[in-house]
Amino acid sequence: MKALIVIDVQNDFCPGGALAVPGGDDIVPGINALMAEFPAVILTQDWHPADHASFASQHDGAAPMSVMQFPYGLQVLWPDHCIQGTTGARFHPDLITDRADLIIRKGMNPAIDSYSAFFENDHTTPTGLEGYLKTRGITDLTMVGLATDFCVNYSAVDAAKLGFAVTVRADLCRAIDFDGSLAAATGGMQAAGVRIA
Ligand code: VGL
Ligand code: ZN
Repeated sequence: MKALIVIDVQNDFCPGGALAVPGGDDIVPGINALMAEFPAVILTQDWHPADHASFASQHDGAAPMSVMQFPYGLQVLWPDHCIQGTTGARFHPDLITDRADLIIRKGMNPAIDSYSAFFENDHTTPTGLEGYLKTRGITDLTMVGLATDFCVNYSAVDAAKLGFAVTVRADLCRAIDFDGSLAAATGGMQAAGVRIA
């Protein structure tokens, strides 16, 4: 059984948002259309407390998009984004949400970022999505959404490591492309056995 995983199609990642991904809203009609081809649809939502440690605003003198050493590795310091309950955290208004079997939220732990829909960035704390998919007998995942080089990338690589057959529809994703991150992500996904279509 297959599922469509729609990653973080939220206002803050679309033009006009706090961490806008160029062309982030262009993919919404195509994602909506693709939902019709899948028996299961899962949406993810980046969902941070206002004092999340990944925000540059939480570190004195730190500039947004600078990089800092965290206990679990290097962490990009982002502009404040996807704060729980705000308009920026809501799904893009045109995204069809009625088809969602499950909405999974991530990034709630103030100390740990969570790009992947499966694990927080410590690579050990699970979100529960693996169990949800496996107990439903879902084996094949197609991923779309934002951003190609962060949350889509981490989710796709984790899913492949967990034994799912993973396809990323690159035409229905958009990238932040910060400091070579898109090329690195593409190589990493291919090395993990992710099919990029
Ligand atoms: C994302 C940076 C920070 C993403 C989330 O959805 O790709 N990127 N938080
Ligand atoms: Zn985030």
